[in-house]
Amino acid sequence: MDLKGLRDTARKIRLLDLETVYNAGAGHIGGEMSAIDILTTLYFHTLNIKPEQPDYPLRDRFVLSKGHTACALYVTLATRGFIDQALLPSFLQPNSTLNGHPNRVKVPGVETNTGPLGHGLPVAVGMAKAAKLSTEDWRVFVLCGDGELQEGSNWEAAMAAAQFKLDNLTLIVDHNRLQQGARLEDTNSLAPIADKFAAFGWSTTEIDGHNIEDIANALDTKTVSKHQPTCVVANTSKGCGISFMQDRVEWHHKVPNKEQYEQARKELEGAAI
Ligand SMILES: Cc1ncc(C[n+]2csc(CCOP(=O)(O)OP(=O)(O)O)c2C)c(N)n1
Ligand SMILES: [Mg+2]
Repeated sequence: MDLKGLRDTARKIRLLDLETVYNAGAGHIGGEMSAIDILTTLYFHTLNIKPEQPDYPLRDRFVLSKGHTACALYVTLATRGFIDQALLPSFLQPNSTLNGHPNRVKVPGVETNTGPLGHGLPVAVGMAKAAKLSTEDWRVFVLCGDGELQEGSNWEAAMAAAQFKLDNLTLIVDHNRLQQGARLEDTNSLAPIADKFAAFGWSTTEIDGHNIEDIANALDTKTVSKHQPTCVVANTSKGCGISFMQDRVEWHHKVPNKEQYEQARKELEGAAI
């Protein structure tokens, strides 16, 4: 898919995410809008995957460590053909497989259960180590939140990944500078994130997390350094694409009312590609 196709797909995923959260009356729309350009690039450009064979043994693995944004993952998996789009209206309904956090047993394409922050990277380190032990060349990608990096488990995993020289592991940090109910700078800013990972022995790069071309380049095998894991700090904006949500703490898990839903639709439909 070319860049225009990727941008258009990201726009469609944003619209479907908005609709799914609105219909469910719950979700984490801010962090979903901030991650959708990254998810689109992964699933429609970077990942070596087969939607018709979700457990293809040599597939690349993706771990959504910021599991509260599960809805964006479900919409991406549905758009890519892992699950039926007709399932999306069941998000958060009783007995649905589409729960508030992703479950690998219930949803094809989900690699591991997430939700408790700080677990995705440790699990991904284990996956990347498994690929090395099997001498297979599939890659592992993790997307975590910036607030999530306040969990100490991430830093233990970061040390292990460098020690094991996991150059098949790429961590993408969704650096939207907001967490639940606060700005990072008012709690624990973690700055400078890239320098911290570099000090832990990682190769690092910093990009605009809404520029599909930058995301694709940063995730390309050709830009990955040998014998080191990679950390991509993606500068994003929470609520990206919807003016009244953008960079607003309250849109972490607020749900649009009818008027707001219609305005958001209009803005996303009219966005330049
Ligand atoms: C261990 C743990 N503590 C608290 C929560 C509740 N929680 C869900 S999302 C969130 C904020 C996450 O912020 P960030 O990682 O920056 O995510 P984003 O801004 O991308 O939504 C919190 C505290 C959780 N899911 N897990
Ligand atoms: Mg954040």
